[in-house]
Amino acid sequence: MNLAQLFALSLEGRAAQPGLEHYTPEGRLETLTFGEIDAGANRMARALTARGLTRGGRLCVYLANRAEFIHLYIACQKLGAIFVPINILYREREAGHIVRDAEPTGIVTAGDFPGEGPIWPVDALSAEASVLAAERVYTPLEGSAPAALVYTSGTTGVSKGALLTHDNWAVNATNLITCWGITAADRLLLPLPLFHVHGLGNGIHTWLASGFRLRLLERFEHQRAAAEFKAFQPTMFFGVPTIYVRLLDWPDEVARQATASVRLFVSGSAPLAAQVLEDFRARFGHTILERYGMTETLMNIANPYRGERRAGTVGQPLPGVRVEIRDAQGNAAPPGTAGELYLKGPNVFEGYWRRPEATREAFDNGWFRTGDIGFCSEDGYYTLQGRRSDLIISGGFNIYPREIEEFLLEQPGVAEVAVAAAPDRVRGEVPVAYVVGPSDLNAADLEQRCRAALASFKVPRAFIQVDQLPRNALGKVQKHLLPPVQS
Ligand code: MCA
Ligand code: AMP
Repeated sequence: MNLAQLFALSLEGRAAQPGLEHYTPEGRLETLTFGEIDAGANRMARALTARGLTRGGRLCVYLANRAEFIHLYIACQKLGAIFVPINILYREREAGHIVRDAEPTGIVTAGDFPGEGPIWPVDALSAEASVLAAERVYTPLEGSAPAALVYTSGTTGVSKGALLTHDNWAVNATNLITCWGITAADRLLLPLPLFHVHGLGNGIHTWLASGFRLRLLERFEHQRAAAEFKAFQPTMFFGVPTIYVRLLDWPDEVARQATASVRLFVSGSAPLAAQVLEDFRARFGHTILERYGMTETLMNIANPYRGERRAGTVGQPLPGVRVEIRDAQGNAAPPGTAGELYLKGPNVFEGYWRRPEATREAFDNGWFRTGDIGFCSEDGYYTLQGRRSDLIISGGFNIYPREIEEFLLEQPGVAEVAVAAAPDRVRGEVPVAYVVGPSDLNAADLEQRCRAALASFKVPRAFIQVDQLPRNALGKVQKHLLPPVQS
């Protein structure tokens, strides 16, 4: 399926209908019809072409949630170009790596870009686009054509680009639309960043494929959220567990009134504590639907819309997705037995950009190794218990300790270091650094250096000085033996 054709049902088919409510950079709430969005995307496609973007070329986009993000995304699909979103919290070290790896034709940004490359300021691009023709732009493409390159933190310390095809996104969107009963009558309130597949795949693609009304927030702001619910009256809301923990602060009457219009709350990207699901049900009268996904596979397992949403589980495989749990020997594990989840299906990505070895390692005979550990119940519900790697998820953002460890080891005085997860009530987990170094090691200085070089969510919340790191006979640090930190 060519995404431009899938989106045309809304962009061209519902041209006169309001499709998007968003805040302009000046903070004004603006409503665009699907026709206006389509015209903006067509103009943008022409402006990108004029600057040299061609089919198969990469476009890096380093923008917060705003209308131009959407124009650029649709424009790339119309041109057959590869969209490369970059987390706006990334600093030079992180963003620079993506640019060097993706070799984009352009990097669209609203302000300073923390790195070097062909910078295309979004305002200049929009001005160029505004005088160009709004007629349809279309490139015939097969469903196997690449649509986006989404970087996901690698266990090796540098992130790898997951190459997602038109078919991957289309299958994900049609699965969610079908399974969650999404129609043009819905209204989605979306506070998630569009630079990750949660916001982009589940939010933007289901919206454009089904034609409902979307209100896009620049980001989730705890203090403003109740007013947004009341004003917009959404029928659907997609969030990460941290957002649901924040919503639990609302008083009972606000919780009930502000969310009376909602028929579906979805949580994903990190484990939703069973207690949060129960507390949310008691306070809000809604049972959150928890689902599981990965950048490489988009959504794969979800609790049912109709039927039991079982707390602490991620539900059952989505249509077309095959799941196998394998024990340490690689044999299929029976129900109730834990092992690593392997996945197969039309949702699974092509491979990592220019990393054939990493791609080979990620697959076993066509089955994708998720690195997640879990088990399946007799009646087909999956429970995730942990991960093969020491990935930390904080507020739904992924952190690979190795990346922070490598940075800290470059700092003067740091002889050895281990970064591990500490539990956190709101963010789920936060990173903490255990440092072997001189007795006068300056934690405040280390924190400042991290803040300057790494995305804010990766900055360790504590720097704990230790005499040595616990290692096994092979010299590998045994993180579970590090002294625990109080949350
Ligand atoms: C967080 N911060 C941000 C943003 N989000 N800054 C700018 N724009 C953002 N969108 C920074 C803040 O500056 C702050 O930095 C820190 O993060 C926490 O912010 P705070 O206001 O205290 O917010 P919070 O109440 O803790 O909530 C954070 C959040 C955010 C809104 C839940 O973490 C978030 O948007 N998470 C969603 C991530 C996501 O979409 N993941 C999907 C990955 P400082 O620490 O310096 O104060 S895709 C995925 O995982 C798979 C495929 C899947 O299954 O979906
Ligand atoms: P990413 O690398 O951003 O694609 O994040 C994917 C990872 O997020 C998965 O491998 C899981 O470890 C985790 N994840 C996503 N959804 C859930 C969930 N509902 N429960 C637990 N972990 C999740």
